[in-house]
Amino acid sequence: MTQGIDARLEDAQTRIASAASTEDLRAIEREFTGKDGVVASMLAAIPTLPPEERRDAGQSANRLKTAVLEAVATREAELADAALDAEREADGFDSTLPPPRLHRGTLHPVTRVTRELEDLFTSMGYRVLDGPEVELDEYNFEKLNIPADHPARDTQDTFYCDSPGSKATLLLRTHTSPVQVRAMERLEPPFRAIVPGKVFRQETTDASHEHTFHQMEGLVIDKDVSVGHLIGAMKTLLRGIFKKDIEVRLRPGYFPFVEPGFELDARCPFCEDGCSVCKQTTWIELLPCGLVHPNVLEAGGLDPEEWGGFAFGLGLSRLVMLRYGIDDVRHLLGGDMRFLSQF
Ligand code: FA5
Repeated sequence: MTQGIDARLEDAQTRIASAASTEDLRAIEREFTGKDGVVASMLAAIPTLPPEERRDAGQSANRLKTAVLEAVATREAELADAALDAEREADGFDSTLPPPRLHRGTLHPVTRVTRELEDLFTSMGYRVLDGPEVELDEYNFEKLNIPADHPARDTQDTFYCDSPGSKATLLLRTHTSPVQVRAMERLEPPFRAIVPGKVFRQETTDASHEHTFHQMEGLVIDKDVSVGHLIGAMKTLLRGIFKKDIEVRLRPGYFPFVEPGFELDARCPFCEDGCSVCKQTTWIELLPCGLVHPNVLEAGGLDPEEWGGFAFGLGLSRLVMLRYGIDDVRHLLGGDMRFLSQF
């Protein structure tokens, strides 16, 4: 039996080694290891053998099967290599060509500037906070000293959400300022925080107004905070953004949640005596800010006799436009790859 097996195996190996295609290989494999193949008939014959020969016969059949399958796998790999070599040698194949270029994405300009500002402020001990974009009226307006009938609401109309069965009014937040109160409620004073994020307004859109845009709130709560601290922080912010010292001026500005409130203008970083960016005035309106109103401190659970603070609301979208010379705010969230791939 063993001699017969050796001869069969030798025969199989010779035929396998000279097989010219995978189809030929499959045929030989079937002939030996298939349902009615050589190995199957050897196994089927075992019960007819004398008991002392059965074990050897079983082992021989398995040895034949394993050896045939191994030889088939080896030859199959040889044929695949040969096919690849033939393809490489054929006309039109140039092994020196570079592989297809991977398309690399880039960061959105708003993300870039946000990350730069986060680095700058965290290096000054600020923490970065987040807040809900779908906000309660209570936080967006009421706790910021803007009650239901206050005219300041007219300047920040927004999208209201139905909240059936609930007395609370839900809306898309019009500014990042609601996080001021949320932060006071949660953090132990003193603390400093910035809140970059998306905000929404019911606006007629034009080159400088979008219904969806980005702001970055800043809030410092501490004892004995003065307008001097506020100006110092704003100058550091502008130096970080424009990489040089920028002259600033304060004009009175009205926001119900700060007292006193200011509009901080920056000397135009792009010109000496007027350009299109500063509308020929040499000043750019950049940063509404002020000292936190006592009513807002109280709404956040802080005693205004003990704690004070300053806050600012940077128009992040407008700052990104200034930084990169973008002339229309609508480009920022327009999703046009021709615009985005420039960054
Ligand atoms: C506010 O939103 C206040 N929450 C800012 C603030 C915070 C004041 C803390 C005091 C203390 P205002 O409505 O002016 O303020 O908006 C702030 C900035 O957002 C503007 O200076 C402007 O740069 C930007 N902005 C306002 N409306 C739009 C708009 N529709 N599209 C793009 N940017 C806008």
